[in-house]
Amino acid sequence: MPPFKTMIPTNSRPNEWKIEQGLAGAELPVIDMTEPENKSLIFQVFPEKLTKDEEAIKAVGDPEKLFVRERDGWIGFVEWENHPDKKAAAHKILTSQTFPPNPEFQLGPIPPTNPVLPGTRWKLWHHAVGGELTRVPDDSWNCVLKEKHKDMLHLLQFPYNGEPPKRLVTDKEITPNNLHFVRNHGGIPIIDKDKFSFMMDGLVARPREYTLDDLMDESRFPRMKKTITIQCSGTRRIEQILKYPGQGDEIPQAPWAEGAIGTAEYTGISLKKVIKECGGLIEGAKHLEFYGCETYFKDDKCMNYLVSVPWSKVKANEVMLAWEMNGEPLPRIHGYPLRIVVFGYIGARSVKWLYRVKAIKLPSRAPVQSAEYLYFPQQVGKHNLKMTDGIQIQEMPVSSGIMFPWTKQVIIHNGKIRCKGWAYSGGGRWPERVELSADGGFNWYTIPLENLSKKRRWTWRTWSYDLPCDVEGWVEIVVRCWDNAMNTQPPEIRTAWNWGLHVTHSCHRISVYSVNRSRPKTDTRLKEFEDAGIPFAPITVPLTFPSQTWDDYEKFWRENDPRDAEDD
Ligand SMILES: Nc1nc2c(c(=O)[nH]1)N[C@H]1C(S)=C(S)[C@@H](COP(=O)(O)O)O[C@H]1N2
Ligand SMILES: [Mo]
Repeated sequence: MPPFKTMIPTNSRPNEWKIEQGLAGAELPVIDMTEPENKSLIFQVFPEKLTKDEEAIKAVGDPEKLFVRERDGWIGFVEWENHPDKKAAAHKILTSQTFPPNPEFQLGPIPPTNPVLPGTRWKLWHHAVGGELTRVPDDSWNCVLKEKHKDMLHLLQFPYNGEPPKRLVTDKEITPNNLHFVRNHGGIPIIDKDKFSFMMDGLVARPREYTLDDLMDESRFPRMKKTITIQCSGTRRIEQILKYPGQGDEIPQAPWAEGAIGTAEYTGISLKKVIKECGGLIEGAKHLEFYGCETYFKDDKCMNYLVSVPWSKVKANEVMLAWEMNGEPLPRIHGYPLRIVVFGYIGARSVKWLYRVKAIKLPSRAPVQSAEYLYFPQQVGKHNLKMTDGIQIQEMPVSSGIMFPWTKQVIIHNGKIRCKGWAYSGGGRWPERVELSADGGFNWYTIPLENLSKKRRWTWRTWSYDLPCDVEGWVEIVVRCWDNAMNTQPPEIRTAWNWGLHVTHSCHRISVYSVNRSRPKTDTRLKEFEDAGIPFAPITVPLTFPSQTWDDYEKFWRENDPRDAEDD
């Protein structure tokens, strides 16, 4: 047989059909309709060749001296916030060369790999600045390999962002440490516990330094053990991306699914007690700024990871200095030796690798606090946004997720579909009722209380339920949670969408194909498959035996009216 002629002359691109159908959005030009004639705008082009001004970089100085390890026993730690000169030097290096662009994964296809995204730019930035940062990407990945479960889904290799696969997210009510999601904005510092201390300063009466032994001294600070759910505000972002992309202000952005949430028992002390020991706040201090010791890159600048929470939160004993997670020393990847845990706030405030707490008057002006983690109104985006348009996200709203089954799955059942998932509400509210619908959210079944895990003030509740489903064909299963303040979730992803792709709290929806074996006809057909030894899956493969005998077919038409009606 002659081969098909593939090179037929055409003015269309090879993937024109996909582009027309919105399946290759990254290649669609922006249309300018402000003039009588439509105009396609050109794309931002990245130079094919990267540039590097060696002279300028050399003039900055020796990175081994400029960016040295800040403290003995703190591998990977460079302090930036007290050193404007260092910041300027790093900025000069970063602006004296170009780096490859970020891969497009929102409007284009998401890579089918694990890690999904490599984080090439962040690796190159660390190498470009050099000094103590050179080793950080490798140290971090080695830490992932050592501390995390082999089945983790690595969304971003560096900075490391990973979540457990759906089947393991709610496998246990308390998340095992090696399966807890990880969200990093930079590398993982390797800190020697015996060389560790952190500084409590800023607007407190008596600033002072604390070692871990000081904090563990129960004669000074009462011990605290709390089971806490940490949820990233990016949880379930993928639903927004797949329907309506945006641009996460949270950089680098991970295409999180439902696994960026985890629950653990943390041991430590209340930050309030430390502030009290420092003589309390002075001069109208109202916020506490937390310093994480890894290097964060933003706009060609180097900085440490900084955020803040209001004093009112600390005063309520809802901010903890934690050194244990589920009865073990904090894993390095989760902040060893000391992290902040802020109950009921987005994960971003629970700073890992803490080296300083500073009492300040206004919320932190650091970018993670002021320019990122903002919840914008829907009409705000690249073309018009200002930071002040966004609400700084602190408490998470009520939310939930279906961990099983999965979208596009075919389910053979006896009238009930086994479902599993989680429900959570931020700010100290808790799931009071969880409901499932098998008809897209028209009718709801309440999950019996005995099918929900324990009720606690600061944690999720995992659940399982055999959801009644009589109908066959594609059905949409929806989950919704009511918290104790009677808040519930908006029905559609559209109502949750925002430019920063945060807080995906709309009802989680999955589409499954229902095959109800309690119906005799379905049971008979499935037996035919079994008898013939033909697998039923996938459903899109045509039936390989007759759906009906011709005798049976003729009998039908003898007993019923013909296909077409006749005039009387
Ligand atoms: N120092 C530091 N602390 C950090 C981060 C970070 O990048 N650096 N990420 C924050 C974010 S956005 C989240 S969601 C939580 C995640 O905590 P985990 O990695 O222990 O699950 O850590 C927070 N604390
Ligand atoms: Mo986060």
